[in-house]
Order: sequence, then structure tokens, then C-alpha cells
Amino acid sequence: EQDAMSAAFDAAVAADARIEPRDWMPDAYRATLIRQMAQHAHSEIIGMQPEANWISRAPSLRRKAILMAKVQDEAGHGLYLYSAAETLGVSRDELLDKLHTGRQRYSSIFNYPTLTWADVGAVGWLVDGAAITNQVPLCRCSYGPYARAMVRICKEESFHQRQGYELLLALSRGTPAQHAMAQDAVDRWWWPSLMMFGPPDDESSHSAQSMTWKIKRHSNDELRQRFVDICVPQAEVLGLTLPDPELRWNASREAYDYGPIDWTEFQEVLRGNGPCNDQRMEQRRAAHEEGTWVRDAGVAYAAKHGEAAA
Ligand code: FAQ
Repeated sequence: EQDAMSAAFDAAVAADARIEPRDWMPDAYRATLIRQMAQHAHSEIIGMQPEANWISRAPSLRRKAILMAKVQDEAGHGLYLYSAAETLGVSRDELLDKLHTGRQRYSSIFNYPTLTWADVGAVGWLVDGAAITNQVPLCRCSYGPYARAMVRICKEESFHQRQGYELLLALSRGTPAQHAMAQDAVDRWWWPSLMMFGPPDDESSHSAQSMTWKIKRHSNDELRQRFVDICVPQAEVLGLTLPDPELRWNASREAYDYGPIDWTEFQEVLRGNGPCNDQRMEQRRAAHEEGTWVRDAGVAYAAKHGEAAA
């Protein structure tokens, strides 16, 4: 019987059909999805911190309203993704506990500081831009609940990317000091954004299996290249430069060549030694503790009204 279920799973993946929560799936497929979806959900909620840092100092009411909406969207993305992960038989409590005790990861990118207002623009343009490049193919992921969650998330990420781009354009066309601030932010965020796509293909431990299962549709390096090719012309329109002297069009590859990525820096950030790792984790744990009474009240309310309904 196990063989028949396994064959049905393989056939569904081969036919580009969706695997749904009640379908049989290999344990390793389930574990991979839990790892990736949890890491993705954690990234969304930790990713609220660097931008929330600027809400109280946004330069206008309009900019503040836009930024607040964006940060709220990230919370929403986290919630869809935790719910989607729960369909695999794990609880949100368990996943949060793993985040808080360092047993699950969140994206390397959120361990960098947002030093100026221009960083809000650079995060929108580059970080959300990289996120969309990586996530659009996830709308075709073989696991149904993840693929469907990605559709709405990608639409919202597109809005986020545009707000960042528009913000940077305004600064770039502003005073010389504003232009310099925009350039400095791009200089600091460019390389960490390229690292978001994960290690190079030959060092990516999960890629081959995840691509066979159609969880991932493209390799880390393919998506990184796609992102570079999208960004170069956008930087030209912005009037900003990308901090890579080796960046140039390669006519034979029909793609931009780019300089070497500092993978030692990436590994250090993953080990917890990035500029903001400790701060991000402390703030996350504190937010969770301070929210205990809200969760308790919710559970008490549900128990009381659940009884009434029964
Ligand atoms: N950071 O074998 P691979 C956002 C780990 S966007 C930290 O290549 P895989 C939106 C990896 O877990 C950011 N760790 O792994 C937003 C593995 O570790 P393990 C979130 C990383 O999974 C914008 C090891 O390295 N997006 O939040 C990173 O096949 C603005 C080997 O790597 C997603 O999570 C990294 N960058 O490919 C929010 C997208 N890269 O478990 C707020 C979904 C790799 O063996 C504000 N995830 N690692 O110890 C994916 O597409 C994949 O998981 C990859 C990595 C492509 C990230």
C-alpha cells in the first residue's frame, strides 16, 4: 500500500498536480516544507523590525501611512504562512518556540541595520524585489496551501517593491544630500540582497531534492541572476549605481556578469554573528512575552463562547 501511495505522490508531482494536506506525502517532503515555510514565516515577522524602526520618523504623514501599511502586510504574510505550515501537522506555538530558541532560521537579510530613511527605500526596492523574484515561482510550488498563500503575498510584495523604488527615486532626484543618502543605502543593501537567494548551487544542500519535488522551480543561482538582470536597468533609471565594479553585460550569456559574493559574511550572519542578530532575536522574544496576555485572553474568550455555541 505504501508503494501505491508513493507512486501516486510521484505521479501527482510529475503531472504538476497539487499535493494537498490530506494526501500522502513522504516524511522528508513534509519536513522540507515545514523547514522552508517556517523559515519564510519567521522572516516575515522578523522583517517587520528593520522597517518599523522608521515609522515614528517617517518624513511625512503620507510616507508614514504607507510604511505602516507595509509593515502590517508583513505581519499578515507571517500569519498566512504559519497557517499554511499548520496544515502539515505542526502548530504555530511549536514553530515560534523553534524560532525563539534558535532551532529554526529566518532570512539573513534581516540582520542588517536600517541606518537612514533611505534604507526604507532600499529595503523596498532590493529586499522586496529579491523576495518577489524568489517567490513568484513558489506560486507554482507542488504543495497547494503554500502555492496559494504565495499568490496574494506576491501581489502585496509588488506594491512594497514599488513604494521602495518610488521613495528612492524621490531621494535620488532630491538635494545632493538626499541623493547621497540614497546611494549609501543602495551600497549597503546590494550585496546582502544577493545573499537572500541562498548559497551558490554547488553548496545548496536542499536544492536538488526540492527541485525534484517541485517545491523549488529554479536554483538559487538562476534566481539570483534573474534579480541582477532586473536591477541593473532599474538602477540606471534611479540615477544610482550598484556597488560592483565587475557588473557588465555579457552578450554571449545575455545576462549581466557580477563580482564575487562574500560567502564568509553570509555564513557568519547564519551563525548569528551579523550586525543585528542579537537585537532582532531579543526584540522578537520580548514581543512574544509581552503578547502573552493577548493570547491568553483570546483562548479564554474562545473557551467561553465555544461552550455557549455547543
Ligand atoms: N538566510 O540548501 P539551501 C521576506 C540556509 S523574503 C538564512 O539553498 P533552501 C519578505 C537554508 O535554510 C525572505 N538562511 O536551502 C519581506 C539551509 O539551512 P539548513 C524570506 C538561509 O531552503 C521583505 C542552508 O542555508 N523568503 O521575508 C538563506 O533550498 C521585506 C542551505 O541552503 C523565503 O524564505 C538565507 N538567505 O533554499 C519581509 C522564501 N539561504 O536548514 C519583510 C522561501 C539559505 O540546512 C520585509 N524560501 N539558507 O540549516 C526559499 O525559497 C528557500 O528556502 C531559499 C533557500 C532560497 C531561501
